[in-house]
Amino acid sequence: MTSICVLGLGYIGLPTAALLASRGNRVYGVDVRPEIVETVSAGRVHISEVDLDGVVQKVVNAGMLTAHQTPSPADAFIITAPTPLTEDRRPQLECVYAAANSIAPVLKRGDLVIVESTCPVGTTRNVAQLLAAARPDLAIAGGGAAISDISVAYCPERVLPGRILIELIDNDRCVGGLTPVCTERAAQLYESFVHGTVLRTDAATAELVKLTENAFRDVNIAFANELSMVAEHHGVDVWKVIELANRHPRVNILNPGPGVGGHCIAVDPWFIVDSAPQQAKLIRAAREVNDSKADYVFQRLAQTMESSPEPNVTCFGLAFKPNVDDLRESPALAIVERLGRAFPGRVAAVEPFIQTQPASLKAAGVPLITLDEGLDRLGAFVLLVDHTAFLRVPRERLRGRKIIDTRGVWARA
Ligand code: SAJ
Repeated sequence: MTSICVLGLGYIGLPTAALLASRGNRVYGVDVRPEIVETVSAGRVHISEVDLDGVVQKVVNAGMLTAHQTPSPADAFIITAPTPLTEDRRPQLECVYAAANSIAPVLKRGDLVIVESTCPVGTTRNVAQLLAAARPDLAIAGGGAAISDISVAYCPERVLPGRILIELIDNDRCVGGLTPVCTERAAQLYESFVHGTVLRTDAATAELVKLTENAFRDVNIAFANELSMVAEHHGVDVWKVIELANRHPRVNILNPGPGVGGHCIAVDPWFIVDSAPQQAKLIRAAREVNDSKADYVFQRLAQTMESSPEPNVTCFGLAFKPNVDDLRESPALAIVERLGRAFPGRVAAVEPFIQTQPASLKAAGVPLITLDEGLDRLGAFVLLVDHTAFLRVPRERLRGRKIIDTRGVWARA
């Protein structure tokens, strides 16, 4: 049995901790927020993710996962602290460095430290230097010693919210250590529970791989979003264009939408732009296109509402993507808020994944109503998120409606 300390019990840390505990490891989950420690200690979860509640309850009851505010000594430490953006779009690494500082006092010879948080290139080396400064009695990897006491590696998470427990096991992982020994030790830890292939590289490459994955997706979504605006300019149906173009064997265009949300794809490409501004011209432009799409959708809706005889508009979907309750950086939510403020008393929202009206919608005077109430409401319909529940709406309930469909599922039904 290995003892593992997971630092940061968020969207990635808690599922990782629970999974490692379910595989027979003794796991110490650490979070700086006492309410999270309390919730997990009681065998409950503070985030909604498919099947996570059952696994957490089981491993906590079995005594394999315990939650704490400070780290305990362990064989391996996995840092899954958040790395948000500052106002001026620079990576904020304080939480990762604070987590590294917090483990320094409990480190002992032979331990393995892994960073999983999304980070700019060079962060893993910085973590090692910070540990070396805090613990001059230990030879930390990357410091030049022939044999190091502490191995340090980077292994980015790459799971899709809504499929986290499945993808933690099934996806290939990319592991990069500061030395080949670090890489090997970290790879062996992941090979103990990952069914996908664990790919070995160095730390800086692994750091850039993570950023590359999300920037690749952002650029491709930006292409689809830009195309949707070009097609509208020409009075052509973008969904038809994409359907036909995708019949080419080497073309695979993604789906346009109201913009890109979530805490990953809308954020991580800025880490690349920040570190290589002269080189990352396309990646920056893609971010700007995707950010501008929400504004474009709002302007189109505002024009429709100003010129339309329809008094009301009902917006379907607030989440940042289908079939999740996550409102983080959601373009749909931002559009509904703006509409509510611009057209007081005329806008209502349907979001089957949440029960409580978000404070920002309350402030904007937008009520949260049920799907049935929304479909019965007079006026136009705006589809912002392609939740399965919306795709299943009987077509007769949409007949005769003015529909503004940012996801291309109702308008083409
Ligand atoms: N979106 C579109 N059109 C598309 C696909 C997505 O508009 O064709 C929008 C979604 O509506 C959403 C946003 O993009 O607003 C991002 O959604 P997503 O499902 O593409 O990705 P995330 O943010 O949930 O998760 C991503 C994943 N990265 C990649 O697919 C390369 C996931 O594997 C990462 O682990 C995660 O970021 C992360 O944590 O970095």
